[in-house]
Amino acid sequence: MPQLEATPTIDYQSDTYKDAYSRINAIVIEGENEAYDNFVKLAEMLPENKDELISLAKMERRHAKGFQACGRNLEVTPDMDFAREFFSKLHGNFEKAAEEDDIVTCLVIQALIIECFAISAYNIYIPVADDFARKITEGVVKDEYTHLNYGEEWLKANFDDVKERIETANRENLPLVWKMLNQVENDARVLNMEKEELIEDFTIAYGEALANVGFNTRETVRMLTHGLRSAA
Ligand code: PL3
Ligand code: FE2
Ligand code: FE2
Repeated sequence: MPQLEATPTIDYQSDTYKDAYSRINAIVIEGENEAYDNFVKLAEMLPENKDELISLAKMERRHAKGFQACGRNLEVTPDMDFAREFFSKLHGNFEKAAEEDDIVTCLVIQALIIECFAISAYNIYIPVADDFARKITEGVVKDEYTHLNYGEEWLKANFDDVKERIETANRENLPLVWKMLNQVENDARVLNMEKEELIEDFTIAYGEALANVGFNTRETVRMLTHGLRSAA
């Protein structure tokens, strides 16, 4: 029987690793900062859930601080301009939906798509992270399930009224995520994270989320593959 493959040791101090980390770390910090803003915005849009949404927002601020510490620990300066550009389209779509008071689209973007993106990325990162970052990321990922759950519950409770709106939001936003995965592929590989694994984990997490909200298997699969081809 073949021996279990030993995990190759990763040189967290190499220039190659630190260069890739300057972008990935920035993406995560920017993602957490925008998640904070997005939950504050959602708290304004859903005054009946204000306290809960503000407490979710505060978790995002802690996450951003945690990941900033991960960068400092490796003596990496995050490339925040790169990260703002990375999120700009998705961010623009959230802002536009918020202006139109479109709660459903805002929840799909933040609580389903972005949270599933974060959950899959963090779960793949944990086994290959340095010790400091692993502990931080393990704490963060637990919170992200709470954020995802908030979105699932709200959309499920209103499913009949919002089903079509969710499908539209999916069509407009999921292709952006597949493109973002392509953009981060090379840097993620330097961190020992494979794009195929990211896609697999994201697909599982987001598919489960759509099923929890109320979509059947055929609808879920159709929604998941939307934009996958054009991004490949
Ligand atoms: C919501 O709470 C947070 C949103 C963050 C989104 C992060 C997406 C990350 C994609 C980049 C893949 C590499 C991840 C590395 C992990 C440190
Ligand atoms: Fe977060
Ligand atoms: Fe979150």
